[in-house]
Amino acid sequence: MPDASSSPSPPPDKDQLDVAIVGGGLAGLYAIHRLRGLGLKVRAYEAGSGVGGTWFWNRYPGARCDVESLEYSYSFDDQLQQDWKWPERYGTQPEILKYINHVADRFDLRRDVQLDTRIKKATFDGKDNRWTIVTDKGETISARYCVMAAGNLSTPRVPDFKGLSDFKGKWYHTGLWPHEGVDFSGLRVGVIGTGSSGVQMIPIIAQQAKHLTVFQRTANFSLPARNMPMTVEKESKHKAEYPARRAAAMETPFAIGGHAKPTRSALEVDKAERDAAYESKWQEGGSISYLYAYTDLLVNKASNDTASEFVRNKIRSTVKDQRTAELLAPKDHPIGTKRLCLDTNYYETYNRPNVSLVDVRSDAIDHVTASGVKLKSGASFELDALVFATGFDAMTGALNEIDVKTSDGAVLRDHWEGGPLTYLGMMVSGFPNMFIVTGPGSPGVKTQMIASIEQHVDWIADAIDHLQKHQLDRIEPAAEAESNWVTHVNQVADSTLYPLANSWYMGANIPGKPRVFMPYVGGFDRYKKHCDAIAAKGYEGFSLTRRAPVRA
Ligand code: N01
Repeated sequence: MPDASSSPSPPPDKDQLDVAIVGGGLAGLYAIHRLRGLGLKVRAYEAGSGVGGTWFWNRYPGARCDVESLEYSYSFDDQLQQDWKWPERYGTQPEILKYINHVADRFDLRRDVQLDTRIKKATFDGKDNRWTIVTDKGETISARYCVMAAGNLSTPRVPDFKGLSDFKGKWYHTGLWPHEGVDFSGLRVGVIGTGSSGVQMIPIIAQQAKHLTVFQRTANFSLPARNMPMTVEKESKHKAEYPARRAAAMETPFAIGGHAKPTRSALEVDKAERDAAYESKWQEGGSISYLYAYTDLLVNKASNDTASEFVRNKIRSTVKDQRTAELLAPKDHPIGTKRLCLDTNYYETYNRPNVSLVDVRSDAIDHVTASGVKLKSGASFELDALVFATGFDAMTGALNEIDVKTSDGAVLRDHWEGGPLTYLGMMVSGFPNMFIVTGPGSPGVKTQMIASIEQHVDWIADAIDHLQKHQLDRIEPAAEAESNWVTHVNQVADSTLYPLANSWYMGANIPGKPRVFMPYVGGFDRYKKHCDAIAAKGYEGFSLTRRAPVRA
């Protein structure tokens, strides 16, 4: 991997920017590239000691993307996508981080990234229409625009268990994994959490640990990834078709191409035909393919039941101990309404003699002791290491950690007290010139994330370009447009099965967080068309303010 820690030389007038970007992950880097292309002076501030965001922090064993790498990659430069070689169907974390570092070098982005810098405060002054950004080092930066590219899953959350500080072993969170790695050989390890991170790491840790105890509160649906080495044929075919494939992905709800759109309801066919279709998707691997088996799996409970039961039966036939199998078979939410996991040998891992599953739904964790974990019932588990795969304060966590205010007295945390309010997931009323990349109210987290990042950043760059060209220096959404959008996002969610799950999409994993469905689930294709139409109508729903004439 290229040396990500070399510090760039600061530009001479770095405290006066056109655009300050918060975050140096996939979104922050593309924002630098795109906005610099408009001739703007930009700088990204990144808390990590290297670029890469999610892929910089999440170094846990088994971390890899669950969207195929030929799709999960930047599309903005054809030569880049032709040149880069993905060794496997799904990139591992080190491979994706290597790719991101390559992009940072190839497009000379590092000189506009300030590493090891966390933004603590951002204040908009309505008199001169500028943001003042304060870093954790006490630096102050002035910028006309602020682009929040701080990530949706970037605020790791360790549950507030009593006694954690007494634990004599080492503990870790998947999203803050030590760079030097962790050797679990010969240790008694506990993993708390069975979302995407837990499901990926459990089979790997099981191979090392003396004993692995998995503490499961909610069983999650997981499908086989069917990872495999990239073949020359697959790569050449995909690369030859790249422009058409990328364009086709824009016309899909998940911004992922290559899957035939379903045409029938699951209830229009008989059980034998349905099961054959699910079996074929199961063998193919990947989550989109499975959810694309029929038109109505995410909107019709009876249809969804057929797809859910098929996977439950797979779990029952894979896991030998039927009590464990029943615990692993999700029954409290329809498949796909929590983020569907992809795994390699997840269910098979529970057949190992050194792995046990503990149901902490029926008997919750009470506290951590010096030597392990104790449940409410008094049952205790002796552990040498404890791993929290307990997720993130999703979608709003990173922004709420920054003290975002305006000179008019608006405070973002207060504005979002009852749940996040945005227009298009990209701007907030009362907070002019602040853009969010894939914020709450956007479809970002429900799509191939890099496609959404590119779409959002392109839209934001076009909006800034429009302002510059028309001597405008302020853009903000009208309160009514924001409230109509939030209502629409909720109505769309309510027309689906998503609200039936207690997921991080709803803030349900954070005690006390408002239960509001945050992502837009009407589809990337519809969302993109809507954003484009709004821009074409002169930024309908936004108020754009002309620059005050300069007095002699
Ligand atoms: O986190 P999660 P994650 N006691 O929130 C449990 C992306 N991602 O890091 O469901 C006991 O999904 C919690 O239980 P419950 C992807 O978008 C992508 O795994 O709240 N358990 C749950 O089981 C993903 O959705 C990739 O009842 C507790 C788990 O911890 C998102 O990141 C890989 C608990 C948290 O699951 C987050 O995934 C990894 C408690 N007090 C992540 N508190 C890929 O691309 C929480 N839990 C492959």
